[in-house]
Amino acid sequence: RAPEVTVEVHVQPGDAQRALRAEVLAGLCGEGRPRELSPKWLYDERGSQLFDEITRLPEYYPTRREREILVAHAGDIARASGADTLIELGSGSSEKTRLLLDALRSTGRLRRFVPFDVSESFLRQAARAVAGEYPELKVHAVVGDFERHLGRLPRGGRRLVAFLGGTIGNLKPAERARFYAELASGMEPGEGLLLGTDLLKCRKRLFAAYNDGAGVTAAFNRNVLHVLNRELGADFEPEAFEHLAPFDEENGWIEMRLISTRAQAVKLPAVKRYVNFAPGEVLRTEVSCKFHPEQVEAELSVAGLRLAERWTDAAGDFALSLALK
Ligand code: AVJ
Repeated sequence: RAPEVTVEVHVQPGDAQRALRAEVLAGLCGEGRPRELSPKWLYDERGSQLFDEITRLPEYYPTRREREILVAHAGDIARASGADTLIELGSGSSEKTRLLLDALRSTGRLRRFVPFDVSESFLRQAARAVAGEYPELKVHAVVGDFERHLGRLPRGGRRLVAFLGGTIGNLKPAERARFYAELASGMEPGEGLLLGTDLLKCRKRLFAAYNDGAGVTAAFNRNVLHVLNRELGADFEPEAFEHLAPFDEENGWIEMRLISTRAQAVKLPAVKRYVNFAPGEVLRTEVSCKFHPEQVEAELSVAGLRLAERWTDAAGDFALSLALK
């Protein structure tokens, strides 16, 4: 029989354009320093390809470490969650999804998979692929933004929400608190969050992971300027910006910067503005927070999510935390 797939859409194509223009006016043209853009604009088709390449770089350990944890503990996670529904925020097409789905299926409880992502085309493709491989599964895809549409997640059953890859690190502390609170407010007692977080470690390794020798992360970072050129008719010269991603000790995050190599004025026709960059001026394109395991536990507990279990890889580089409402 045909696999059962439904797709629920909360993001319209025009929404992204409008949001980008608003962000460019506030973060790029506004008074705030450093100038800043949210990391979500890094992921157009080319950016997603480059990120995929990053996950295979020798210096970039998080993806491999998280996979290692899932290979070792997916069964423990499935049992401890008791879930019949897996909700996956972001992604939904990865090998990690399969590891979780297989483990949940082995408990005999799995009924439903809810992949959640901002990209409708990507999500439809991922949903269809999973439905084909797991014919007994109800696949209910939701197109949405995890900072706006958590309230739209389908209810019912016993749900496990997986937020993997360390993407939570893209949110600053106040944004994280809001995210946890909103997620928790929609959860029933016994439902869970499986959260992937990158951990604090030797600064050299952190730096290398975001400043790789092959320059893939630099290309990924500069690609956001191509996005602005295409989407807003801007005239950024990506070669006139250098990539640097230092670790900020005070905030405990890696931040990706594009640094203007000279004085330049960039035209932004879609918002009818120019933006001036001084030599050495910084445009921040991403923060990626690194955590103490206890810090993750404390932040979750503020939102009413109690840590049930935590797993790390053998090197202690990355953690998966299971928290229950
Ligand atoms: C996808 C947000 C987890 O922060 O490590 C990789 C993105 N940026 N290299 C991360 C990223 C630069 C990645 N996350």
